[in-house]
Amino acid sequence: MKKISTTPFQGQKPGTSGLRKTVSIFTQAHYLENFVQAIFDSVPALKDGVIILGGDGRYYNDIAIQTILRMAAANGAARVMVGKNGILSTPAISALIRKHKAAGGIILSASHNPGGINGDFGIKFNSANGGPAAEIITDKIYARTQNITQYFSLDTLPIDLTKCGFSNMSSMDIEIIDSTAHYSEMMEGLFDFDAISGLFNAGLSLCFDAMHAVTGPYALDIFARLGASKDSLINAVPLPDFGGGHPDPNPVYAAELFTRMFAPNGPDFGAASDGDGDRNIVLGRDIYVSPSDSIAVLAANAHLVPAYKDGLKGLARSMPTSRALDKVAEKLAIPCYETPTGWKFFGNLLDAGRITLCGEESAGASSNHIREKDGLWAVLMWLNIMAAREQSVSRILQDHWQTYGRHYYSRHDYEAVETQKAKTVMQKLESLLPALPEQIFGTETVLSADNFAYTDPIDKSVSKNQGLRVIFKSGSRFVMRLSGTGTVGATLRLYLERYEPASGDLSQDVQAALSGIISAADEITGFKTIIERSAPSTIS
Ligand code: VG1
Ligand code: CO
Repeated sequence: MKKISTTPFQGQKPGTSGLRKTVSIFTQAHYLENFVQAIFDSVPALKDGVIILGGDGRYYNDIAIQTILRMAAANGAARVMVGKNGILSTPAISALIRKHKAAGGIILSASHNPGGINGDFGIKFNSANGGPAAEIITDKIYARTQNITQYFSLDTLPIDLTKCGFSNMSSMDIEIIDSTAHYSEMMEGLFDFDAISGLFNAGLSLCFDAMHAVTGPYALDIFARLGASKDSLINAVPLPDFGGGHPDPNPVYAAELFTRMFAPNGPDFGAASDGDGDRNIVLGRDIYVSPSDSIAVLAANAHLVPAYKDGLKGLARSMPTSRALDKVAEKLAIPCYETPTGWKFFGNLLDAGRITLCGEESAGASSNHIREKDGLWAVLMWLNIMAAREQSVSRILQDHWQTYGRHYYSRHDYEAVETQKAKTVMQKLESLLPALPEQIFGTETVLSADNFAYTDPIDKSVSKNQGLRVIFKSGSRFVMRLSGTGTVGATLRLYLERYEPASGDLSQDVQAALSGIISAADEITGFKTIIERSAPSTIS
């Protein structure tokens, strides 16, 4: 065993979902090692425990895995289970932690951020419940990175990750496991695979875009089990640079899928996942399902899926996610919790059995089967519901709006904004909040305005500064917050929502329907002038 002296790096504070930095930062000597040692020092159960390890295959994944294996052995871990070729999706790791009662999991991914030598790298730590470590643990890890003086490692040859099987490093056992088998079996246990196969046998055409990220092998295995044709999958081979793309499933970065779905005679069903496989988008022929609507549709129809046939205990959504889900909860007479952005905030509610399904506007949805969002799960939910209802995506969505009304919704992202300017916008809006109620902007009158804070109903921990929201008397609202996953400057997110009752016009253009709220947000904050941008970088 080697004890290696080191000194702290500034800025190793995990954001919304782990530590994310450019590859150039991560590959500095001791950078990864310091953070990994801080995890071992902060989570004593990892010593003598089982650890699940894998990543989304991006550049540096393979090297980081060898480094972490050596450090795990030197820190006294009993066993590490690693995905073959270092590949494991975020939902697969969550499932494996739970199955093997592991002490935790280490996920190497910067999720939707671009990869490659000039892209980003990231590391997330998940706890024994399979979910992202709670803030109390990430705070501890961060504190440790700030006073670290040494880390432990071994002098040993790299482990061959290309074949499943057993080996060892010093007294630590290593098992290279099939990346997809357990995940696929879990999906078979949740859904009616025969009914979904029936859709493909009856000629339903599919286009699944894996964006050269981790979901490719999972989708290949699952759609083969379901009998979908092989050409249904595009960009299915994981590549270290995601083929030069940006593995964020939105209309801008998944343009190939959108083009196919909106082409004449396009496929009946389309979907895509992000870098680490925890997000999803769903499209029908000529129609894109807004992620907020998608969660609401899944909740409203969950009883048609074997795993949820006995009903749902409760629902939850992140604060900026549209309130379409709340309408479903109301009808089902079950609670709907509103949490801060980031999956870690759903963990306690899921563990306590308060909720069965939850989701975020950023294309994340999942259930109590694991403790992460789960891209392919959402896709299979849709297919199972389509099979049970014998209806298309478009028909299901129209029916939903006719029952619950429609929440027109969009997120405008202003990326790589100068950090100080983005902060100025937030400070300015925050200082205006108390005086906003009753003020009129265009046709909208402000009902309330606040800085969202959350008290966890289970452990009573309080998370402040989770986004600024301005709610109008019409029920419309906008929310502003700064992203916690970017690596260049600041990303300002503007979330926009307007409710149209079932009796109203349900087929408006989304941006046009939201134009009044968009101008109100600018009139109140003057943010476009402050950040010197005339239009968003991405509209989703
Ligand atoms: C974004 C999303 C958030 C999601 C997070 C991690 O965070 O908005 O909903 O939980 O990414 O997802 P932020 O702070 O940039 O808004 V993933 O798939 O990147 O692990
Ligand atoms: Co992700």
